[in-house]
Amino acid sequence: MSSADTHCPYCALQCAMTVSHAGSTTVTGRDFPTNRGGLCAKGWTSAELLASPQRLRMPLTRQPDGTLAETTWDEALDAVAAAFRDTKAAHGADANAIFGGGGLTNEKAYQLGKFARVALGTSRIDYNGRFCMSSAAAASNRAFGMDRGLPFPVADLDEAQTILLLGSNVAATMPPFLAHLAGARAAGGLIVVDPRRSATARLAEDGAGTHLQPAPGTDLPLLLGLTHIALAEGLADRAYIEERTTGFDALRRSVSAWWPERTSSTTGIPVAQLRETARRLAAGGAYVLTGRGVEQHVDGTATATAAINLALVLGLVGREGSGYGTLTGQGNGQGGREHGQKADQLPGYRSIRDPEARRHVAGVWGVDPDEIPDAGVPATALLGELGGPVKTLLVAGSNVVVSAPDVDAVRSRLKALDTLIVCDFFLSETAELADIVLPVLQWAEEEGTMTSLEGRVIRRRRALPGPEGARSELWIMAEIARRLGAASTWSIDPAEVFDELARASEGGIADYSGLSHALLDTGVEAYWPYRSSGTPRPFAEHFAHADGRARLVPVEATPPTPTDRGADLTLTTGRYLQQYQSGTQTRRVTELHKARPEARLEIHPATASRLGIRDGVLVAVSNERGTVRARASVTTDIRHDTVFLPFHYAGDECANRLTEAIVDPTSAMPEFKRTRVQVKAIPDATTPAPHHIAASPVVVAEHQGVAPPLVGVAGGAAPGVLITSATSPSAPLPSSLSPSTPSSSTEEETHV
Ligand SMILES: Nc1nc2c(c(=O)[nH]1)N[C@H]1C(S)=C(S)[C@@H](COP(=O)(O)OP(=O)(O)OC[C@H]3O[C@@H](n4cnc5c(=O)[nH]c(N)nc54)[C@H](O)[C@@H]3O)O[C@H]1N2
Ligand SMILES: Nc1nc2c(c(=O)[nH]1)N[C@H]1C(S)=C(S)[C@@H](COP(=O)(O)OP(=O)(O)OC[C@H]3O[C@@H](n4cnc5c(=O)[nH]c(N)nc54)[C@H](O)[C@@H]3O)O[C@H]1N2
Ligand code: SF4
Ligand SMILES: [Mo]
Repeated sequence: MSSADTHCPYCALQCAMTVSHAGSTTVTGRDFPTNRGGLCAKGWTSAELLASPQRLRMPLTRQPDGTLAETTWDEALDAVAAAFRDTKAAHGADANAIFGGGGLTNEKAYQLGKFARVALGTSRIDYNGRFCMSSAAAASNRAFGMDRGLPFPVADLDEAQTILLLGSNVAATMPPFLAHLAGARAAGGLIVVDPRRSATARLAEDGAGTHLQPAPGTDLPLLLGLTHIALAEGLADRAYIEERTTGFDALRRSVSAWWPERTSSTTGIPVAQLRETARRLAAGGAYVLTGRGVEQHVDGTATATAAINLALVLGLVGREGSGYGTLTGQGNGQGGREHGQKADQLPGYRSIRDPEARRHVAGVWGVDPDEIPDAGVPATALLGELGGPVKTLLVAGSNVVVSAPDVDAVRSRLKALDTLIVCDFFLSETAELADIVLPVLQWAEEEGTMTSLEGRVIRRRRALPGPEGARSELWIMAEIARRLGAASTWSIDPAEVFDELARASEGGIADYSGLSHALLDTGVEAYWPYRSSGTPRPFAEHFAHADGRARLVPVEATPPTPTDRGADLTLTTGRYLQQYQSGTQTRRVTELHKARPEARLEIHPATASRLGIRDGVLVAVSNERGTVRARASVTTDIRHDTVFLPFHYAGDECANRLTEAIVDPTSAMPEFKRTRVQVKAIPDATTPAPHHIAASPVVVAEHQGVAPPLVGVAGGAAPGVLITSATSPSAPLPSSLSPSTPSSSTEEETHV
């Protein structure tokens, strides 16, 4: 039997687990500060995908008849190299592009950035982190001079009196995190801001706190209004503002017009709740946390900035026992944005336009600084170039045809490419469109590092070998680089690549230069920046700007545009506990898929009755971009002017057929949370078969429809839908979280 201490493949909480392999593979939770032995249903069932019959085991290439068929690695890699070479010769280096992901290890993310710049010579690289955290990252960089999601350990939250949680549904998206909210709940201080009565909002009921339910996209006025109250009522920490910040006068002027009554009429939140919230935040032991609900907007950077400003005027940031942070999403959402996948960045979170940074990184790569291309374009713009200036695209770690905004347009652009290459372990909906598919290893089959939401660098370890035929991405990149005659060296050993990454990051904002796999294996607590040591609280004494001070940056709210068509509703989107992202992984896990087999449209009873919609009927949700079909879930948990869809499903259930490819001007993050739609009952609709995923990946025509029922075996150890604590049964879970929750339930809301 082989076993390894590693971390969950999915979200940024990076719950610790032990993976054991003896014929079959099992996972058990392991004690760690973020999860204390607990795992959510996704973590518990993660081993099922390792042995999935749907795994890709050989490279696939598109045949003249339009199907995908297995081929040898040599043939596939020769074809990839030829596509890159021909594209460059005919259209220039920037006609080759890379789309990466925040789930890749630091080593793979680093190598992908280097591969784009050195092996392809292209500026065209970006990744799905643009969809995820870029607004909060931009706001943090501007305010603090550094973007580390949480500049304090998660466990600090345990002692909080008050937590203002804006646009984050941790009860579904990071269930073991709930244990860290217990203190604030006991103090009556969990304040959840969400247009839905989400599973997390329910945790703020019954004396545990408050649910503020603003109209989607009005968080910015809300935060300006709270800051206004803080200043007007003398709640601001003047000594802290004086000592640790700059820009206060402009900030004060910028919130002066957001008096409570105006804020209330814009957001729909009663004045008394606004005042109570500001006072609680000023009363000590308070944290302000943001999630995707406030960041995935065209004004996401401004909103995250307003949250930071509020925290700064109250003196919360960089002090023990209080703080501001954003909850990173993907497993390596933090590290994935530090090592060069971003269009404008070199390793170490350095600007690609900084001559000194170029010189340093070129030195590590052994190339001339002038050979490093200029900044490229961010993800949504890059997807917009496909089939135009970009002719060949390699995707590693994203399923854009489900998760990008306006997916129907993305699909046509992908089809307009000369060559689409996808690295994945499953035939995702994006891989289904590819000309060449390269099968890669999964988390428990590879070594590497991830950087968690705390900015802590942790080890991913191999517990078992991958299937014969699948290869590591480091090997794939090395083989293509060799075929292209690329400069530099292309190690396939993750420890060696990490050492190179560490050197490349030296002196940068995200400096990993003191770290190595060997050091991490000693169990050292490694928070970046780490030269000879690291700290979980980097802002304790000073911020990362040269003068050590945080910037108060004034931001303005543009009033939401009034509805132009009476029948329109605001669609907002988000997540189910049992499905992950575009669903390519979790839709293949029997238990998870059974629990959440389809997209449900949440709609208020008053709205439903106005539109003649009953609970459980099929509805068409549409706008000028497309139509989504979903079953109505009539619930008072949502505002009457808002409807909600998850984005985990493909085909005609795909929420991103409706979202628009408009982005925040600073961060280039798309607007995923506010889209105008109309909703209609589908008359006499017959029940469609739930969306299954093809059982066999090979020989798939481009638009294969519904396939045979999902093949797969239950993962064995999958007892709890929410949290099951394997190694520390006494871990302090909120009392209402029952480990014996029946796993087939579809309504996580009912259990919290
Ligand atoms: N189960 C599960 N867990 C996940 C993931 C997953 O796909 N599935 N993905 C991981 C990733 S990558 C990420 S980024 C995180 C995301 O984690 P969260 O940020 O928690 O995710 P979301 O569900 O997208 O959005 C959170 C909440 O924002 C609310 N919201 C929508 N519009 C608005 C608005 O205008 N204002 C406010 N205040 N709230 C709004 C939604 O109703 C929703 O309840 O989760 C991670 N964990
Ligand atoms: N409407 C709407 N859309 C959204 C969001 C929303 O809230 N609403 N959220 C956005 C957010 S926050 C995010 S993060 C994105 C996520 O959306 P995607 O970028 O599509 O993320 P995943 O579904 O995780 O896709 C990852 C793909 O890469 C594969 N994969 C996983 N690990 C690896 C690896 O190590 N190597 C390789 N080569 N492949 C791997 C998986 O099998 C899967 O096919 O979606 C965004 N889209
Ligand atoms: S919360 Fe769930 S998905 Fe996230 S790391 Fe923990 S077990 Fe994995
Ligand atoms: Mo994300």
